[in-house]
Amino acid sequence: MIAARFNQNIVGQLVHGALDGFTRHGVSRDAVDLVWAPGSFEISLLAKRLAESGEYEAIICLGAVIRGETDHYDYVAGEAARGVAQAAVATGVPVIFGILTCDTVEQAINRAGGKAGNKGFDAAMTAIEMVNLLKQLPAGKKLD
Ligand code: INI
Repeated sequence: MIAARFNQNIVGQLVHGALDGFTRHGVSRDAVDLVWAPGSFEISLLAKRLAESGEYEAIICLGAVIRGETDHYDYVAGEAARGVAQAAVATGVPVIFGILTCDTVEQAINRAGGKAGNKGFDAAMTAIEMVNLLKQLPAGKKLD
């Protein structure tokens, strides 16, 4: 699991949600490592590194990108999404996009254990589903 320190109050709730999801579905706490990234922009490089290590069945990426007054949001959110998808496709390891992209802090709070559920919990469910799904599919082959 990779979590961004930026907006840590919100991301901390996503981390709790993800760990709760894993525990409820039989994944022991010992089986989960947590790495903190400075911000969501840095998550994809760490995700690629961890996925390449061969030590993890899935990587969950948790962060909260909240729109400010400038277009910085668009770059951080866009690159985070692109990098997470690329890390998964490049390595064949499920890399789950649990990074909130919200217009307001209220929207983010609602999705981090508030009215709209906990997207960290949802990310854990997606990771489990993808790991099980990939086990049922034929192994990928490299085409020359
Ligand atoms: N990082 C976030 O995770 N969320 C944000 O909302 C955010 N904003 O708004 O700036 C943010 N910025 C930091 C960024 O992820 C990088 O750490 C920084 O740009 C250094 O590369």
